[in-house]
Amino acid sequence: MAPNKEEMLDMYRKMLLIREFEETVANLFSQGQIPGFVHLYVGEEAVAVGVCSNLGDKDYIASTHRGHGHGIARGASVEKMMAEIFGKIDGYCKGKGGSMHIAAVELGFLGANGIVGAGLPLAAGAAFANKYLKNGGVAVCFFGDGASNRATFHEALNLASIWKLPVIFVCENNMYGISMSQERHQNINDIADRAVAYGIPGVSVDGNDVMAVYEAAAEAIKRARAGEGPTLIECKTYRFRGHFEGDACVYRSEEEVNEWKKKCPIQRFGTSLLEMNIASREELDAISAEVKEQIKNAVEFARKSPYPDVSELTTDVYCD
Ligand SMILES: Cc1ncc(C[n+]2csc(CCOP(=O)(O)OP(=O)(O)O)c2C)c(N)n1
Ligand SMILES: [Mg+2]
Repeated sequence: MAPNKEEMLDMYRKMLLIREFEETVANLFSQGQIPGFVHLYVGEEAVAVGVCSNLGDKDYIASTHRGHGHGIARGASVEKMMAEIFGKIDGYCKGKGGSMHIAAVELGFLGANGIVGAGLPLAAGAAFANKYLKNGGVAVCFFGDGASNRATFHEALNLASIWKLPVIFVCENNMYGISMSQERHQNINDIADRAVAYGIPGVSVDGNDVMAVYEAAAEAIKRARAGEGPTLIECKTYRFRGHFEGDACVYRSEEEVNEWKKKCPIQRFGTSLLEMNIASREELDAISAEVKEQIKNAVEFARKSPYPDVSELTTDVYCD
């Protein structure tokens, strides 16, 4: 079913929230205020939001090293996300996960992951659990073009197809694995073509068009919930920033980056909301102002939160 006005405005708000969150993290990181390493999702917001806007309580998502956008799209609190990235006690993992291992299992967010391609078998497992429990839930795995060359991709698609698991494999084809362009790392244009080898549907969509992503995900989720098995969705997109913060980006041209910036998923969605008379300029500006305030508060929250006490060192690390 097509989203209504309220749902569309929520999608717009979430995309802006991700953008503002990520640009704020970039700033804070450049000032040395955030420890570790960060990979940002700027430019790819339509993928996480288009997919997650279709999910319900019983559903799971598995993410990547570029996971902030997935968490926010799944409904995570930006305060607790920011505190986690700062390494503070009020973060989702009490500061022990940080950017690349942030997780909120209570939201069905199985976590960001520093291991490329590690989310695919995790999602297949979560989908198996849902099928076994017959609760109607699905699992979504986000992963990159680079990850589609890993054995985990092939093993997870094989198992999920043979067992008809309710899982949706969402490939974020941003055309690079670090500095390696897609044309140098695989001999195909459309990663969706790989679905043929597993006898499942494979669709390729414009990943900067949130409604196209939403519709492809809705169809795949409907299929999965009906017991018809997995789908591979390839979303063609682009990261506006480097692979990680600090990347000199010498492997791609400024012209290429600028061409993609013209296809900004948030600007495009904003323009179509105006053209469809779903929102006025004033409404969109008000959303933008609210989002800015929300992220300002998240940073304040993260700054005020203490670092974990030494006694926290081994809590939540091992299972009893
Ligand atoms: C198993 C494994 N191999 C290599 C790496 C190093 N590494 C980190 S990110 C990355 C590229 C991932 O590219 P892609 O899957 O396209 O995701 P993107 O960064 O473009 O979102 C690599 C090779 C890793 N973290 N894990
Ligand atoms: Mg990539």
